[in-house]
Amino acid sequence: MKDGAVVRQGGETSHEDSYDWIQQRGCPRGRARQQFCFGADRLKYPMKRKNWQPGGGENSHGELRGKDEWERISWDEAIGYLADEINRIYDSYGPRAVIGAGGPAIDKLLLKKGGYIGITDTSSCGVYAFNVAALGLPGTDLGETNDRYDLKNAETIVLLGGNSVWSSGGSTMYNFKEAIEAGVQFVMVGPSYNATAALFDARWIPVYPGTDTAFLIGVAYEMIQQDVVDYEFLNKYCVGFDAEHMPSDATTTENFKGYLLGEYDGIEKTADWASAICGTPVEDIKWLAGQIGKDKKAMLLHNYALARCASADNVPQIIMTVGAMGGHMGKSGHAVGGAYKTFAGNCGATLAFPGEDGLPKIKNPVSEYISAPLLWQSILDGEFNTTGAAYSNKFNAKDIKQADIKMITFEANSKFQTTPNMLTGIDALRKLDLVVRSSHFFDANAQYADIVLPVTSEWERVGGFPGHQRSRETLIVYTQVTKPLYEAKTDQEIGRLLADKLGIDAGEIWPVSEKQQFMNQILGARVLDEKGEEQILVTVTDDDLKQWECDGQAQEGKVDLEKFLSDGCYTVQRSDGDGYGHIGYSDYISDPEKNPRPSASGKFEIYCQYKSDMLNSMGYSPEGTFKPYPTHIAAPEGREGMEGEYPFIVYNPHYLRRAHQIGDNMPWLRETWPNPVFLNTSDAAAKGIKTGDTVKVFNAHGAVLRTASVSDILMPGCVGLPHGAWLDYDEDNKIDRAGADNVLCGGVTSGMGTSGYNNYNCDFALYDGASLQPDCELPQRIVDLA
Ligand SMILES: Nc1nc2c(c(=O)[nH]1)N[C@H]1C(S)=C(S)[C@@H](COP(=O)(O)OP(=O)(O)OC[C@H]3O[C@@H](n4cnc5c(=O)[nH]c(N)nc54)[C@H](O)[C@@H]3O)O[C@H]1N2
Ligand SMILES: Nc1nc2c(c(=O)[nH]1)N[C@H]1C(S)=C(S)[C@@H](COP(=O)(O)OP(=O)(O)OC[C@H]3O[C@@H](n4cnc5c(=O)[nH]c(N)nc54)[C@H](O)[C@@H]3O)O[C@H]1N2
Ligand SMILES: [Mo]
Repeated sequence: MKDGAVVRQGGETSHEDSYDWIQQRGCPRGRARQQFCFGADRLKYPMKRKNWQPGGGENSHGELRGKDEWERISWDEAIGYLADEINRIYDSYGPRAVIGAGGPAIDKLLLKKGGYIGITDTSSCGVYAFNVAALGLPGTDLGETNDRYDLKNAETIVLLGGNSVWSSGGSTMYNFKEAIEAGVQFVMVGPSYNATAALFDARWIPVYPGTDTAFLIGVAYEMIQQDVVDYEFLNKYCVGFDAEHMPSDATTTENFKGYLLGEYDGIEKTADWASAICGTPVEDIKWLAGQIGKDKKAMLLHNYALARCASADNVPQIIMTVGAMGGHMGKSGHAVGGAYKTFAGNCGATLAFPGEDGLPKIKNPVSEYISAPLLWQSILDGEFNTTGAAYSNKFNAKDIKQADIKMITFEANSKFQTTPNMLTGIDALRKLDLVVRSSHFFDANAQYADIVLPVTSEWERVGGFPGHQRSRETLIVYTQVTKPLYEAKTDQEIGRLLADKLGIDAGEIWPVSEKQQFMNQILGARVLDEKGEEQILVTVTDDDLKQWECDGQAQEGKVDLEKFLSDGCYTVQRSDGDGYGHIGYSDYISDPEKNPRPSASGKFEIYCQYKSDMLNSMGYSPEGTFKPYPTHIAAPEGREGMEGEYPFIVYNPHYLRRAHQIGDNMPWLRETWPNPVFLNTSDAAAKGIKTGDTVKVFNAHGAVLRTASVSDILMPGCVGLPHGAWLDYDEDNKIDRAGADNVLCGGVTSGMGTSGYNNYNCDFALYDGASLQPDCELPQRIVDLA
């Protein structure tokens, strides 16, 4: 910083960069971060929507949400309005009139007021939000693939979806360097030959979004035909592949092999059968079956895009099943499991991590949740149908609960933008008494709110450990770059002010200062040694504690406090063959009796009674839809809907311009990543569309405009609409000019109540109105009321 301006920004430089000691580098969003902190469009002071008045009902003028004018108010006024309204709503209607989502300050105070109804969402992990431990997998199937040094020992690495080049932060792709150099054959399975496929020079196996289960069932059938099934592995480590190896709790005699051979429905699940559903050429299905057979060293690494699809509920079990059929667990050069975010290609114990901040956990006295894809409709209807947060709890969608919602908070989330069925969301928000937004910019969540509070960014806070950017070998730490800008306050400062007004003891929620919380995390930070023992990471002296005005005991660690903070990160130095290696499932494979898997049988359950009982009990799909073994199930929209009115499938790549909707406004990112809609060449040509044309993409849920990017890197029949653009809705013409994904992603769900972002139907046409201007030429959303 020089004279209050950023002069240089960089990555980790505390050591040389090598495969053994990887430097962490910033992603594009990180590199543009100065436009986040110092952006001309930062929210500068608290604001109130002009026609909103306290008291609820007509006083709120809810119909004007999204189009009203704004007034600048003082923090005193803002906190006063909030406290009065919270008291009024809780006194008149109780906690079940409020929706929150685990925010850091206002939501915590709402918990103290009696709680709120939560939102339950399969979001990131899609159908892996299911209790997949019942199948024998680790939670969300992440953690039991191998350490990065083992990637080179595979012959073939199959990526089932995923685009880590765009979506894994920092230096994650470096994990694969040795494997690329060793000439490992990479395969990309999915609707697009994305940047990750290109980096790996992968063979592309095209599969329509949401049809991976059918594809893998075809692969499984072919593995039997080609006699490459590892029966020894199946018989020892799995149940339910065939009639001779059924679990003791099975209530039917059906099994996966019988299903493949058509014994129950008369249909053999051949490559031709699969191809008709998933669009994959038959020869690709046969080729892959041979490539991942029992005598091949293969890794099946999946991301979660294929699980973020309606009716994908069988994905976790079919990936596990095909992996087990090849015997690909528990051995060097073999792996089956999740490859996601900073853990893509590198699993095993987390080697460096922060301590606890010292804040108590506060329980929500209300234990009811609304399913995300149905959230907005539920608010409008005054009734909803789920109970319990986790998908492992039994619930039934037909068990309807009433709730007359009056208030919602968007605190450290952007649920209005990121939850399906956004246009219904507009109507739902307009029905409420109070919508509160705390954030950094005038995004759609702020635009449709009543009270908007400016919060500090990380650069303005005392310091911390980014919670969502953990990785195995690196611990990132941030420290203050500048004093808080304008009137922005930290969440906790806002929380303390509001607590005082509500008569709640802030000390019960935040017993120590933000500085002390940070210091607690530093003092508690640990690094694992090669024996797996936890060692103190940071040396903190009495002088340090005095200077930081913090309590604590001086301690001796691996790195001095000042160096740790100025490096901004600590990375563990590795070497091939060190004590940190990890081969997933090796404990189970070497001694299955002593180390059973967490399923009922203790084995991988290719037949899982719990799975079908649970999914069938939920009631979003017709009764009896789910079998205990993996089967293909048609989605309510998606591939099976392509013969209908909207003959394309739209999926939502997570996009380089943004992290969800965060950063969509930043000028450098807008200029570099124009946020087009991705179309296939032949599909576009048939409609007379070329790159640069303005296109209208539409379906039963809404319509958006985007500029076409036409290429052969996505399958015919597919449309790629990037995730997270800030809604820019033209109500008169009922069209969103920004291309917000959740305008098209409707409130349709199935199975476990999945948010199916990647398989809904649409159509598109050349737009007959004025062409879109590039996003980077649009004015910034600056609300200047000074
Ligand atoms: N730049 C950036 N990075 C991010 C995020 C962001 O918003 N922006 N978000 C972060 C978060 S929270 C998440 S959850 C991750 C998501 O990370 P990813 O899961 O990697 O992201 P996606 O872009 O949804 O999907 C990646 C690829 O999967 C393929 N795909 C889509 N649908 C299917 C399908 O049904 N089957 C198969 N086989 N392939 C499919 C597409 O080709 C797509 O390119 O990204 C994280 N990283
Ligand atoms: N159609 C469709 N919808 C999707 C997806 C998709 O692929 N397609 N992807 C889904 C996925 S995987 C995910 S993870 C979700 C993400 O959904 P969200 O978590 O709702 O998305 P974010 O944009 O990350 O929202 C975080 C917000 O918190 C604000 N914020 C950040 N830090 C702080 C803080 O310290 N204090 C406060 N008060 N605010 C803060 C940011 O400015 C931002 O507005 O979206 C999901 N929605
Ligand atoms: Mo996510």
